[in-house]
Amino acid sequence: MLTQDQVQTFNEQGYIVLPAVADKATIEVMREKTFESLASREEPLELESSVNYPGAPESKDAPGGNTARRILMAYERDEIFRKWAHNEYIAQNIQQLLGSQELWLTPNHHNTVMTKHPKYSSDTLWHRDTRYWHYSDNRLINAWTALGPEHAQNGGMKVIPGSHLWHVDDQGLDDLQFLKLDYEGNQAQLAKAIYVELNAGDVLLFSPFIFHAADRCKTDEIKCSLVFTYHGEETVPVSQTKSDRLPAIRII
Ligand SMILES: O=C(O)CCC(=O)C(=O)O
Repeated sequence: MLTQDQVQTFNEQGYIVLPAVADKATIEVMREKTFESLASREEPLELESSVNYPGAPESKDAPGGNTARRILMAYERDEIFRKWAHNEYIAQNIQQLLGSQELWLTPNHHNTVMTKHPKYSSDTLWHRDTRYWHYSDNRLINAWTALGPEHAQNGGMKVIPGSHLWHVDDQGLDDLQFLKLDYEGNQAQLAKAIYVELNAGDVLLFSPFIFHAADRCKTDEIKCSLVFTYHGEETVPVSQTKSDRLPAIRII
């Protein structure tokens, strides 16, 4: 169980880190499966060249145009990822934070191994995950498991603590709902941004409403992170939206 302090931190800051949840052997198997998927190019993959983010190859035919950004459908892809999605410790902590009776995983959002490759990765600008999500309420939590160290140099996660509670002006967002970096009304929030440094096996729990971002990878090694999204029984996807494409999976 999380302490009251941890629950309060999550509620106020929009994230907490659970240190050393995955052991070395589990991380190794998850990394092996990740690299196997990268080598075999088993679909579905999201390519860097398809997102158009700063730093991404311009097209599939450009150098690095085939670089995978996300290995999609992680839950369906392999037993090791499925098992991790059901990890009891993580699930119970999320259930406690949500205050729900049940816990469900959506296969429709994240459900991915995020990979950041040297040379051909991109910058993800400041956003809320919920920009394209459709639910009855905002009580969802992402579990981001570091499959290796994550820090400023290799494209580790940046967050604006407390920004899940911030009301952003409509004019503060661009057409893709990324925070405008030159908008005066965003400056106080942007000044609070921090890197969340993670060790392999740490789990970052965060509200998909928190503004977060990540730079491209500037090291020689691929960074990998396994990400799943959970919600309780009262949070339901709006029908006929992307959030409702595949049925939720019961975890607790
Ligand atoms: O690793 C990154 O570039 C950030 C990923 C992210 O925030 C997302 O996919 O929502």
